[in-house]
Parts: sequence; structure tokens; C-alpha cells
Amino acid sequence: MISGYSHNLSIQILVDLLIKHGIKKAVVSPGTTNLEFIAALQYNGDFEIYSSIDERSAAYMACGIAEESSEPVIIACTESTASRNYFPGLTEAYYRKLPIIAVTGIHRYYHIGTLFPQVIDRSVSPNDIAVCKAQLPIIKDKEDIKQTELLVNKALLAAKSSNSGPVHIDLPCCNDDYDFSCKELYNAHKIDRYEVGDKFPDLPNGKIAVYVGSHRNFTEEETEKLDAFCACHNSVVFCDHTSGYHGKYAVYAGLLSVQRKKYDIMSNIMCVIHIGEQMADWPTMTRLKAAKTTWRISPDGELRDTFGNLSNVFKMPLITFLKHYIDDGEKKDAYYKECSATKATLKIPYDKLPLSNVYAASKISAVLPSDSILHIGASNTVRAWSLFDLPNGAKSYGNVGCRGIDGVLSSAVGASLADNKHLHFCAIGDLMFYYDMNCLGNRDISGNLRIILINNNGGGIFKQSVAPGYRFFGDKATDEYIAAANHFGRGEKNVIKNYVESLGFKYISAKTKEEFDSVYSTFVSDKNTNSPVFFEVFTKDSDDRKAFDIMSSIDAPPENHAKQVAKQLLGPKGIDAVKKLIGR
Ligand SMILES: Cc1ncc(C[n+]2csc(CCOP(=O)(O)OP(=O)(O)O)c2C)c(N)n1
Repeated sequence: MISGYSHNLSIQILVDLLIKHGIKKAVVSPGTTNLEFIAALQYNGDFEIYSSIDERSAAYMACGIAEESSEPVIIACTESTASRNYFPGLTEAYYRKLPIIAVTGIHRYYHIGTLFPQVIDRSVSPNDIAVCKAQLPIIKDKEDIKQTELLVNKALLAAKSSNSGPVHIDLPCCNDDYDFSCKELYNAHKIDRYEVGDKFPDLPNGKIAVYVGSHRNFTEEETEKLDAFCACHNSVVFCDHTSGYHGKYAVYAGLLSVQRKKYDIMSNIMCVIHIGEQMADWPTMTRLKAAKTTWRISPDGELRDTFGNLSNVFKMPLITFLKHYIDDGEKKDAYYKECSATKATLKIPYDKLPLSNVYAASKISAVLPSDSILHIGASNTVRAWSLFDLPNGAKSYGNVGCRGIDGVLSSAVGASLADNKHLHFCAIGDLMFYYDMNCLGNRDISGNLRIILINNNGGGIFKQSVAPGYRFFGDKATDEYIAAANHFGRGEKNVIKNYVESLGFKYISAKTKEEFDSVYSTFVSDKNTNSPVFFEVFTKDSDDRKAFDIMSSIDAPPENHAKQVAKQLLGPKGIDAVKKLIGR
């Protein structure tokens, strides 16, 4: 008699999600590593189970059942050649788009190649046996649980989708310490996917916020519909300089999100409507993780669980989604007004800021010509520029797809060549520049390209107060190999000036705030300069650090700030030691 489910959470999550996704038919074959899974289906009692000794036959039987019933069918077997025998049936299912869910047991992945009996290497599959493959992790912590839930949801949704086919799940077994005493299945997190033509769910009651990561520029119609959606649901659009949205409800919350305080505008959100890809403004995305749930809208239909609480994916164009939820009801903008009022409470302390990446971003972002385009580099540059709004009409991009430091200059050059009617600005750090400097020799560069380089002699990002380099090793050791400082004449020689001038750039520079203030208007002037302009700003990495610290503590009382900094520098053990020393 089977007295309960295995305590193996991988099994429980898979079975719970099969039930939640309405998948009930199974053809199972005898074996050890799939035994817990089969026992769970058997114990549950609601599955329609068929037995087949021969796995090759089992997969073909499943094809017949799927075709006949129009339902997904599970097949389950153990490792070794048992699972290899699924190949013919799965290949047949692939070319007929039949929804077969192949579950193959495995002892442990680390056994692969160790001559452990029966363990074979299934890490690579032929292209045409499965539309989705999930190798479930061995569950050791909450993150493994989340990953298992996500992978299983992905596989089951792929099998159920309108353009389906077979899927393959590798399921680790419990490795000998069997325990079948669980009466209740783990309550796994289900993710649903909606396609055009499906019945859409109701929007949850409560605060709705839209979040847009990097996205191509919104069309007029997309902007108009998104604005209408916000007006209907009293919503706002949290976005950043890579979002491509320039509508009425845009909220750039970068500066608020780096403060210590939690602002109401980013709390108690019931649902985040998630659009776009990787984001520039990481802190705002992190704050919005506190929302109850996320609905993602993307034509690719992929399950991108950026916020860790994804519940619905809408595989469709944005406009299709928006149109469904726009109604004729009362138009509201209270939430938008609240966001604007909250933002207005933060006053930028220009006087306290030293010359730094942040200072340069604060000054230039305010006066960029309104029809210009800004290309933002990774590292400190994207962090700094995300703290400030740009003038209406200015567009901006960043290579945030991978956050590499290798190509933003080339991307800006490319864009300036493709669109020579507008000024293209590019903001970068020194390592970014040296990485990509050869592109400035391109023969087609013209007067619409302007580059601002913050030269802090190395990777300043590694020397921020919160960066592990600076926190654990200090300035000197970090400089040597982690921040790669002191190359290219330590920022003291005229390496860059000589290089860019010889290529025909107009070169300006600043080493103090006063110098900066006196020249930056030349850099942002909308007058055609005929030659491209290069603005080199020399900063100290300690000033870049200080500037970020000042900007992230605008709302913190000085005492709290001191405590916070001490915590960051000393860590919990250090704090205990100091408390002992001072007798508290
Ligand atoms: C191609 C690539 N190599 C390495 C990294 C790791 N990385 C991230 S930031 C950074 C330093 C960037 O230095 P710099 O351009 O001077 O900017 P700063 O940090 O001083 O603002 C590095 C090496 C990366 N993101 N991309």
C-alpha cells in the first residue's frame, strides 16, 4: 500500500503543478529513479495511469492517447537506456506537435561520467525530440524551489501551448533516504499563460503599477493605449532611460529607490504589469519586488520572473493586452500625482556633490537638447544617469541587454551614422572608452557625435561604498587587479586628448567643478559644431564614491546615515567588536 507522497520536493512540485495545469493522463514504465513519481501519481488517485514495460512502446502509446484525447500525456521512466528508448516516440511527437511530457528519473547529476551504474549523460538532446527541456535542480534551498517551480511551469506550458510538442523533464530522485509519509503535496506556484483569443483574467483589485525595462521606442498608438490604461486603473509607468516610453504617466524613480526610506508609491502594490527586457534602473526594479504579483506582457510568451512573483504571462502584442483592460470608466491620476509629489520632496544637494560621474550626470541631463539622443554606458554611468530625469523629447538608450562595458561607444557611433539629423551623446567611463576606442577612427563619424568620458582611472564601480572590492580589500588592493587602475598613463598623460584630437574631435576637459561649470554648455550646445566633441572629466574615485553616498542619503537623518555606513564598512562582526569596545 502507498501511504503518502515522497518527501522529495521535486516530485511534489511536479505532481502539484501537473494537477494545477489539468494534466492527468500518464503512461509509466517500471524503474527505480521514477518510482517516487509513479507512486505519487498512484497515491493521488486522480491520474489516469497506463503501464507499459517497453519505453519505446510507452512513448508511441502516449502519441496515440494524446491524438485521441487532445490532452497532454505524461510518460515516465528511469535513467539509462530506458530513457533512450523514448527517442523514436518523442521524435514522432515532435514532428506531429503532440503534447507529450517525458519525465525521466536520474540519481544525481554529479554521477554523470563517474561510471555510477545506469547514469547516462542527458544534458544534450537531439534538436527534434522536445520543444522544451527542464533539468530540475536538486532542491537545497528556497531558490532551488523557485527554480523548480519555474522550470516545471515552463515545460508544462510549452506542452499545453497552441504550438505545442513534446517536452522533457529530468527529475532527480531522492537518493535512498525514501520517506513516503507526506499526506499533502507542497503547494507549488502556478504560472498561467494567455494567448490571443483566450479568456483573460480580471485585473486584481488594488494598486496597479506598470514597469518597463529596456524596450524599443513606443509607437504613438502604444503610448496612447498605455496612457489610457493608466488613466482607467489609476496607474503609473515606472521606467528608466532605456524604456522607450515617453507618455504622460512616466515615473523615473531611480533617485527615490536608492534612498534608505521605503516610499509609499512603491509599497502595497497589488500587481506589477511588466513590459520590456533588462533594465537600467536596477534599484527601482528591486523595490517593486515587494508587489504581490506580476503579470508579464510580451509577444515571446517567455516566463521571465524578474520580480520573483510572476503569475500570468500574456503572449501577445502590448496593444492587444491594453485594449482588453481599457474601459470607459472614470479617468484617474491620483497615483501619478502622488509619485510626482514624492519625487519633488527630494532636493538634489548640488553644493555638496564633488566633481564626479553623478555631478556630471546631474548637470548635463537637465540641459540636453530636447531632440537629442543619449547613449548611456554601463557601470557607474548607468547608475548615475538613472538618478536624473532627461528633458522631454530627449531619447536615450543603453547596452543593458548584457551590461557589458565593451560596446556602448560603437553603438553610439552606429546610431549617429544612421541618424545624422540629431545630436547623439554618449556617456562612458574610462575602461569603457579604452575597450572600444578604435571605433572613433571610423571615417564616417561627423559633427553630431558628442562623448563625455568620466575618467576616474579604473573601474570606479568596484570602489563604491557597497562594492565588495572596496569593502573587503580597500582602495590599494582593489586598484591593482580588480579595478584595473593606473593603465594608460594613470589618467595623467594626455593620452585621450592626443588620440581624439588627432582624429578630428574638438576636445574639452574639466578637473574641477568650476572648470566643469564653465565648459559644459559648449558640450550640450545644440549648435552644429561640424566636428564631433569629446569632453573628458577627470574625477577621483573617492569623489565618485562620495557622490553616490550623498545621493543615496538625501532623506536619511545624519545619525542613521553614520550607522548605515558603519554597518557597511564593519559588517555584523565588526559592529559587535565596536559595541564591546565601547561597552554597549
Ligand atoms: C565586457 C565586460 N568586461 C568586464 C565587465 C565587468 N565590469 C563591469 S563594470 C567594469 C568597470 C568599468 O569601468 P569604467 O568604464 O572606467 O567605469 P566606472 O566603473 O569607473 O564608472 C567592469 C570591468 C563588463 N561588464 N563587461
